Amino acid sequence: MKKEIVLGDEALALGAIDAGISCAFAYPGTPSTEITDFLIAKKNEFGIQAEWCANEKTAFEAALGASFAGKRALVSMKHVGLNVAADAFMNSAISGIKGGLVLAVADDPSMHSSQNEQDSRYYAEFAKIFCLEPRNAQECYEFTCKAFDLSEELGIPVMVRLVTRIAHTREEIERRERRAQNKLDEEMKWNEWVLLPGNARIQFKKLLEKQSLLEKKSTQFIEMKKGTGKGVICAGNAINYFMEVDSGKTPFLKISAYPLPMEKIKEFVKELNEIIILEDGYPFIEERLKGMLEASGKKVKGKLSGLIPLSGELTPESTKKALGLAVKIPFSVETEFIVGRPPQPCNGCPHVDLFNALNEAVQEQKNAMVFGDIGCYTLGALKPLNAINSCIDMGSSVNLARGASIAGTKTAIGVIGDSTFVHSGMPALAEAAKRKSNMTLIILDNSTVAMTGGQETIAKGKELMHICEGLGVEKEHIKVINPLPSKHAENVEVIKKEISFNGLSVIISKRACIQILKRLAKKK
Ligand SMILES: Cc1ncc(C[n+]2csc(CCOP(=O)(O)OP(=O)(O)O)c2C)c(N)n1
Repeated sequence: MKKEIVLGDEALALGAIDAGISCAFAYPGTPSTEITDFLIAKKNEFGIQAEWCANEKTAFEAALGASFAGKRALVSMKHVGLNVAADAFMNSAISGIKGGLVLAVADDPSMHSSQNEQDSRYYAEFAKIFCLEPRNAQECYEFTCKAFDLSEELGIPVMVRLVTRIAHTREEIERRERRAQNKLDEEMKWNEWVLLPGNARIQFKKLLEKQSLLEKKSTQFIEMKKGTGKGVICAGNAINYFMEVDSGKTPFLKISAYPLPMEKIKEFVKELNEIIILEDGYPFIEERLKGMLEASGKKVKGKLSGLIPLSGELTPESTKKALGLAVKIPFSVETEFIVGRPPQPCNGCPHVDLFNALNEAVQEQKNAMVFGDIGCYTLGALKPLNAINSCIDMGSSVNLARGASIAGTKTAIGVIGDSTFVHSGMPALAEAAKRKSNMTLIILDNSTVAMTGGQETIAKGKELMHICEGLGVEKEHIKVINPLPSKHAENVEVIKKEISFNGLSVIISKRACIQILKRLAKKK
């Protein structure tokens, strides 16, 4: 048995390798990025394919295609990425899979690096698939191995749900022997994969019939100590906090898989009169048990009852408080002398020079509406730049500007990164071109996915120009500028001209990310 010290994300990646994957697909997103960073770095060593995709939907579909060809495939994303992949994801539960298909999805309670803290367990339940929730790096490894076996046994994708603390924990793990990869199997399954109503109805029934088996499987992922009085039901990361603070006397039921093992839950609560539910994320378990337990006269306490805050991640302190134990105020470096500071763009960041030019260009325009998007450039929304005014979901800047222009605003501007543009800005630009929208889109081409650590971007430089042209933007209104302080006045003029043009224009602001340049210089 080999032992290694790795991140939770890397343990999951190693689990996938030892389970015999042939391919891995992903779009970066904290806290899931390190899974695929690791697999790409190791792909030659392990003889697998691993790549960054244009977005989470294309990643999911590529993984499903590999599974249809009989191979085991891993697809990874952050929680909000599953919104993008949801169409493919939901329907893959109906079509079923051939080679094992595992979806690793990392939630971010407390929004350390996200726009929301949605809980992916609802998606697993929505699609009616099996979901595993590891509580440490060893379980990230083992559960991923098991998830591939279960996926093939049950004929459906299996989700492995992480939260930030588990994805980014660093621990020693023990590995098992590596399983051989599946053979290519080109048999097409017309009845299962062609989701015309006639097939889909039958497939959906099959999925419904599997549900009791799924629940049976989740009983294999519990640990129970029965007792009387007050007991605790905990899951995933919450198990760690419970074990850390418990005296060892409290009855407990540890849950690591969904759908919930209802028979075991009924057995556990039999002699209890109060149940505290500890979980990281939304009150998923509490919602499902509250009605049933309260109807049988038991008290249920957790996030819904107000015992634990509804938003933010679970902490050792909130767990202690929930269990009625004394809480020490955790050490904080913030004092009246050392105040928290918002994140800043790097020194030499090209986005800053673009924002300085944009701010000057829109100064004369009354009520210009400048919409932003998600990436390093979202920092342009903060002081002292105050250049953009929205960050909703990836790709949204294009349609927010288009919608505002349709509503009547004279100066509508979208600002989007190169990766975000390819991720989900392109369809919106095609619409804007078709409808001859009166707006300007600024694409920030720093030639990388900077926000998540500098992954490869799908299109940059000339490729971006060709894409815009192909989507229907008039060639004479696709301008390329170099956002350097020395070119400030020139750039202000280009922006002024294009935003006053009564039609659609695109400005590509092209200068490489300073971090990428530093890395290249170091390599040389
Ligand atoms: C649906 C979704 N997927 C992934 C992310 C994580 N994420 C935020 S911005 C971003 C890409 C940013 O790259 P780019 O648009 O090129 O801007 P840059 O950071 O390079 O300035 C990613 C992957 C997210 N917030 N939402």
